[in-house]
Amino acid sequence: MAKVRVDTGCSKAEVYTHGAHVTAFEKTGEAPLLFLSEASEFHGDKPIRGGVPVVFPWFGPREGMPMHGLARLAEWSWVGSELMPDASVTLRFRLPADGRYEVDFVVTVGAVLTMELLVSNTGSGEFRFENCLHSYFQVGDIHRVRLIGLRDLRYRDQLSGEEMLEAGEAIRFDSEVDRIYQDSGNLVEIEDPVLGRVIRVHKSGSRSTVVWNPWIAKSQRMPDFGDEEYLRMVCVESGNVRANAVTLPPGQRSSLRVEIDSVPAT
Ligand code: TA6
Repeated sequence: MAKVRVDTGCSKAEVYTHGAHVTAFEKTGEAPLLFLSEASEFHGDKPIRGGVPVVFPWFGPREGMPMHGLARLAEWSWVGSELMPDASVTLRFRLPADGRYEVDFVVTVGAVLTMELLVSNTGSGEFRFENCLHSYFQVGDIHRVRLIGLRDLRYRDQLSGEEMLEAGEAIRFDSEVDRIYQDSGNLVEIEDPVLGRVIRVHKSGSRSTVVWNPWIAKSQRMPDFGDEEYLRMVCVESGNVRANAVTLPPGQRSSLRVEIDSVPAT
């Protein structure tokens, strides 16, 4: 499968044209920021397990259709790249045209990783869709991780179907977690004392944050995911899902933008 490799001197990244799928991002001298399963498949009819799956035009299951939409299974075109004045590199990928919408995914690799999903409504009527950059982050030990930035938000617990309120300052993990936080803010921090860093997920154009760790039983049921890999990853996903879905008038364009960086843990 075709991929683009970028080495800016201060960071490296890889993006497959299959799904416009960012599979790697790391800063020189630091552990990778993105997690990629060692058991991932790389076939046209499967999503790559890890990195940043592009979820569009729906999130989750849909009767008779692929989980998490069509974009992550599509063969995108690499339509351009640019060396920026700050020595970062911008790559642009385009989803095959659909008549109702045009979709570009713009990845900028530099001191930070920036990804922007641009959806234009090229049809004659309103276009309603869900989108999500389903980012898998690498952590040292999930038992020691704390997520900060979701306090006081309502969320749907995907395991129980219940609507809940996040009362805690930090989210910690001791079992499977699968939550869709609605109307979320623009910054979530992943505190990782084992790797001695805080991963910062800044976003704009996104009102939903999804948090997922499959834990033990689900990991064992996933053929493209190692039984122990849940220990070294957490998904913090930025998008607009369920009640936060986007309704785009004809001729308008939506932007979902995520910036990923890390700072040393204090
Ligand atoms: O991350 C939220 C979620 O919807 C989980 O329920 C889990 O299914 C995950 O996405 C991965 O989905 P996938 O289709 O990539 O196995």
